[in-house]
Amino acid sequence: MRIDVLSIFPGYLAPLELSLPGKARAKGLLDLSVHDLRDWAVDKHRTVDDTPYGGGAGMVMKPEPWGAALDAVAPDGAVLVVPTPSGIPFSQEIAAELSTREHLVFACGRYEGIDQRVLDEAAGRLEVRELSLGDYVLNGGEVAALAIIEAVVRLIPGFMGNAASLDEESHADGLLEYPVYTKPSSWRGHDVPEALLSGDHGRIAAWRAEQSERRTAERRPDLRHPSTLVDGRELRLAE
Ligand code: 6GU
Repeated sequence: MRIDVLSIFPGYLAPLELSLPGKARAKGLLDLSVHDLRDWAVDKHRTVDDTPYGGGAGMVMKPEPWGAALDAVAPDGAVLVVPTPSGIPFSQEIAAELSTREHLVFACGRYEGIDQRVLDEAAGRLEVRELSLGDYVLNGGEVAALAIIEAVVRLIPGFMGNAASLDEESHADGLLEYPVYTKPSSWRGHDVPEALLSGDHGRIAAWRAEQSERRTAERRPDLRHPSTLVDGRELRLAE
């Protein structure tokens, strides 16, 4: 996989040299470059933003530097990922889908946003995915890009040593993960649940399934009972 990241704060992306993306690069599974958007600005002050048409607070990123940058780093057929709080919620399912793609380009904007025409024009030759990490606002797309890249890169075929650990983890099955324990069996007056010490694999699996259900019901009832609006009406999906 190839990943290019465009940002006016390329230093924010330094952690990509470490940890999982770093390992994937070392293994030759990932070719990653970070670019300074200002390299495609045209005036002597390397301006990348301007005031919004229609008025309002904050600044909007100008289209010209983005157009030139995308022409340079995003060939036809690449996927353009735009982290934005107004995007579609990012999920494990989207991470899995992106992990199968040959070339991802991340456009990190400040949160007031990039001139919409940049994305509209890019959509003529790229698959554009506007993605949000959740219902809160970050100052820019960089931290979101780091999170999305880490979630995607660890799913690249051949990256993780143990494929089973991918299937067993939180969200792979729409449930939260059960609590985990290691030695010692008693610590500061807290004991490991008896079922896990039993050696009975059926009992252990049943205990874990029950804990996953309980956690999901308490913390994420939306995952157990997904609902969606169709024609303005709530539609209850199959359990
Ligand atoms: Cl993807 N970007 C920004 N700027 N803020 C966010 C976000 C993304 N997801 C949640 N908040």
